[in-house]
Amino acid sequence: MVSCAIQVVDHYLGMNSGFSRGWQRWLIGCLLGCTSPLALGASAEAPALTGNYHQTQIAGYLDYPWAAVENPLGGWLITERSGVIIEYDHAGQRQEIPLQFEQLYVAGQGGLLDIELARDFTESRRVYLSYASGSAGENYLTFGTTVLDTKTPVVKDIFKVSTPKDTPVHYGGRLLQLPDDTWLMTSGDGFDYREQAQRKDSFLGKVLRFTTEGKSVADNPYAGGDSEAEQYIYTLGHRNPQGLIQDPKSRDIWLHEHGPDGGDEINLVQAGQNYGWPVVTLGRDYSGARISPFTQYEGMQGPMLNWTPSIAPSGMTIYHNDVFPELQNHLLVTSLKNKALYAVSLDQNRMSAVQIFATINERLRDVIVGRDGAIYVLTDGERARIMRFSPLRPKNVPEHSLR
Ligand SMILES: [Ca+2]
Repeated sequence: MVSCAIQVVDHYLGMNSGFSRGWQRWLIGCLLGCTSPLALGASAEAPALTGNYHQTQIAGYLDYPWAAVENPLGGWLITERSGVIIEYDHAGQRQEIPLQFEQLYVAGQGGLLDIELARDFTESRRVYLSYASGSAGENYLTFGTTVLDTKTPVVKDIFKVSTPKDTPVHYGGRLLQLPDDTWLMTSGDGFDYREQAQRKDSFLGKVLRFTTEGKSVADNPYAGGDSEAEQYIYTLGHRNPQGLIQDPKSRDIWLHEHGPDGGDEINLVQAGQNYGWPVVTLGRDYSGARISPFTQYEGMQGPMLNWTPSIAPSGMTIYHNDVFPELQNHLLVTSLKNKALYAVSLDQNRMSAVQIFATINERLRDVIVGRDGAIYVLTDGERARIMRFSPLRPKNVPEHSLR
């Protein structure tokens, strides 16, 4: 199995597997982990929240997708890491939209990542994107925009995380537009640069906040500091955060991040807080070595939920809909490694995660609550798809009565 996994890595990265680099050992660890018989975590034993449901595929033949959004007029837009948007219109017609980038960097976990629609998307067809740009020797997480009104739209770089790194992993890359129109973007630690997650003069290992024009925001918590990064930092001490959402009811902002071997976290995001990485972690290095003796530290915020062993959390959303009443006020979190979807209750005193839709047995990349209240799950890999989950309704009850 080991040799097989290494071959996959070589093929995937298009390079020889030198074991000198930490991030390569890490990738191999992830690939081995996803076939581990121990992959199902303890939370899978909890009772199912959603007993009877209906599962259908609504999109297929997606090539390493990263994120999906629903068009308010009906239909879907899905990013593929090679730099393509796949669009399904309201009638299910599929269109491939290859984007033109200044310098898209597609390798490892790099490439086109997240997509958010402009608030006026139905008129403007404008989208905002995150992606890796640059080269193997120097690459950067980037925020940009384009208008999907031609066959090959040109993407304009707006804001580039200007701390260079030479690894093709740990970008973070999740976007969230706040009600005041500013943006949050998660920036990963680049794997080999984990100490920079604690440094306020580095853009790595942070949540960053900026305007739609890519300018820093005057009321950012460290905006009084000297470095350029401090003008943008919203929170620090993150490893590889790929989930970021705001609860539209409470306005709470939730983030999840990949731990090392164990120590995946859900964090409640508050401006100026330090979430500890790599000083504090409940995980270990892939070699089995301790990363830090600390599981808590003064001035650093502990996670609201910790997954050890790791599940490898990818996408996240929050459920406020009557279609699955039992999921009200739950975070929904997709897992790559455990091939599962989790519902995380937001009970004040004790957050807990339960696996839902037990027929899922694929690496998952993203989760979206549709306008119809159904739950849509984007799978991972080279022939990925979107599956729709809706309640199995009693006979003679028309579907619209569930909405
Ligand atoms: Ca942490």
